[in-house]
Amino acid sequence: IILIIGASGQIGNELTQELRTIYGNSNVIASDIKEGSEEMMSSGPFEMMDATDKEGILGIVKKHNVTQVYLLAAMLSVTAEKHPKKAWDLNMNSLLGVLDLAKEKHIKQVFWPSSIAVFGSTTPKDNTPQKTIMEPSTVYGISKLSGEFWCNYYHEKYGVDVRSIRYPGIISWKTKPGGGTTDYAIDIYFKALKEGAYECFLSENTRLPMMYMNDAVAATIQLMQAKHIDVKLRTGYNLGAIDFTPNEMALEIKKHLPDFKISYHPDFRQEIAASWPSSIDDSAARTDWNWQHKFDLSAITTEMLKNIKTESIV
Ligand code: VAH
Repeated sequence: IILIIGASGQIGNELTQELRTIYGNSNVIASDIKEGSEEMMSSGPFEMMDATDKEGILGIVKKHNVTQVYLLAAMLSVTAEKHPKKAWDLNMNSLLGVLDLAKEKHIKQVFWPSSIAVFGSTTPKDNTPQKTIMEPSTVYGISKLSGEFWCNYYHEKYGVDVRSIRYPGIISWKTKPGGGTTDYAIDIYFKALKEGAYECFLSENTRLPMMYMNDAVAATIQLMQAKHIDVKLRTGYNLGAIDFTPNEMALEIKKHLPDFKISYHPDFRQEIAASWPSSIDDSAARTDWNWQHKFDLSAITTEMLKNIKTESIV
């Protein structure tokens, strides 16, 4: 039985749907502090839950005989800068609570998302290696770096089977993301269709590593299904897929919407984006558990514009 904590979020919503398709609706318990999409709420069991309430989580684990936990609840980079202490509390105490449940043998396996935000402005920017300088300058990045090494500690010291991925920016249309620096790459499609124009909060040449949600969900499940022996890293696996700038994205959108206009008004989020890598070396994931992305910028743009159009019409 699988428990998703943070199932109403951008990744949680789609991961819940995919896991239910694979394992059966009743075998995947969704939980969050607030209800999620109609599709997610109606397709299987849901429990209201505070991700920092370890006893509450244990109660749900026992009630449903949970064996695997995907802990996706977190405060992302932009929101975390506005509420540093709350972000640290949510991002860290939720992880330490779930790691303890695994150490106490209440659950068998844990997935915890890290991020390319663990890298900072002193990290080599291009094709950032799996092992390199990591001096994050955001609360979110600090919490993800610390969390990765807690995961590694619990694995080394207590044999906990916890697995983690350093996600790049993730692009999706089903659930609006909450407070990420890379959210421009989602907003741009909605605004292009609705208003024919987009005011970008990053500068036009800000190159960032990104991936499509379908690839992110597939990679997550692939890592969790990998043989123990193949999971050679118990910090977070670099995952890159593709990388692009807002300008390159606008050019791709113009192939579908020739009159689309973009303007650039960098704000405080530019500083966060500028501290992150431009592209990622994810060869460790490709070697250890056959990671392979499917969606490039052209495919993502076609998918996003098609789905947003039909969704908004419905
Ligand atoms: C954010 N979407 O922007 C997240 C992610 C690498 C970016 O961690 O904060």
